[in-house]
Amino acid sequence: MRTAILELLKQKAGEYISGEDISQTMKVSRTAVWKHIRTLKQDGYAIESHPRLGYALRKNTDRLLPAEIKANLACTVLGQEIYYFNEIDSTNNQAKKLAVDGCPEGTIVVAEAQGDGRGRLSRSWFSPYGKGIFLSVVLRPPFSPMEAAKCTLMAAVAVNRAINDVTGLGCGIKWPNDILCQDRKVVGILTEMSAEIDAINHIVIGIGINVNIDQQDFPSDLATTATSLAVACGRPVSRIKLLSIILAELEAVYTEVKKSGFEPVLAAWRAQSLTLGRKVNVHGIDRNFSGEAVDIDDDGALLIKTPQGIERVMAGDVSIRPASSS
Ligand code: BT5
Repeated sequence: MRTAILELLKQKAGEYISGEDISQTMKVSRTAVWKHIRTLKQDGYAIESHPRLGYALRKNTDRLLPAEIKANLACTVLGQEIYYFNEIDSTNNQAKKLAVDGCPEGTIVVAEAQGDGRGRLSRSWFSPYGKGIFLSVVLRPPFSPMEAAKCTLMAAVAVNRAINDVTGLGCGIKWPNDILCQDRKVVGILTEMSAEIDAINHIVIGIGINVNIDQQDFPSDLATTATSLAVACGRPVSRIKLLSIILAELEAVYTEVKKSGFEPVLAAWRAQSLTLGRKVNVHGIDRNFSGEAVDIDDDGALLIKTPQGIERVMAGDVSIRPASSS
């Protein structure tokens, strides 16, 4: 009922519609209409109430409400089931629980804020209310667990395309899971998997994006390494538009991977990479070293040229050295 009333207000495009007209069209009492309008206002819709003229929708909500996501969705698999939270510990934790309970492939979890947003290796992810996208997507890919690491690269390609499409910024991907804008991190991706020896049960792809965070609102340890899309563009960015394009891009690359394998995605990743061709410091799981990032291989591992030969990095962190360093 609430969605139908909202639709009516949207159709009027900012003009007033009387409470009487809404109650007759919807076949509910004026009091019920008033209660639904009150809830819509609480959901962030700017609705003006006039004692004689009725109600007018002045501004859409900025929240990532399921009804808004659905209204913008161009997918057949992703986002068919949406779990929305005002605040949650971690969307990845919630998505993993849903996946274990058998939720359909493509289920998404979205939150306005995370109390315990996670990066890799139990690092934390700064997740302030209403200013970012904190999204987890459940996939049940038909490929072997060996291929799972490439899902991070797949997601990075999709998210980077969507961001550049919506903002016009020239963001790029830093191996393996960051999207950078003007050398600062705007996106982190955390892929988690449940698998048997030869088959994946599910994968959860967690995506955190700094959309409309003011630069001064980042905690001091991120002040010089992170930024947001709004800071980079100099204007606010619609989270709902960005989210719907991310879902469409992710569904498109996932469909392509299932049909043709990872090669096209790896090629797209190379084209969007900020790491290849650069001197890097590698902070691996068991050792640190430096060299030039020359390529990724078929497994998505980063290949580093060192005086000793080509080193293959499957996991770890890479920092890009300034262009002037030797
Ligand atoms: C990541 O880890 O970059 C993956 C982040 C994934 C977050 C999403 S949000 C939705 C879903 N639910 C979750 O709980 N997680 C996922 P990593 O490469 O380990 O980077 C973590 C490091 O990035 C931290 O140690 C900080 O230095 C830095 N960092 C933390 N928050 C940041 C932010 N908002 N913007 C930029 N950098 C940040």
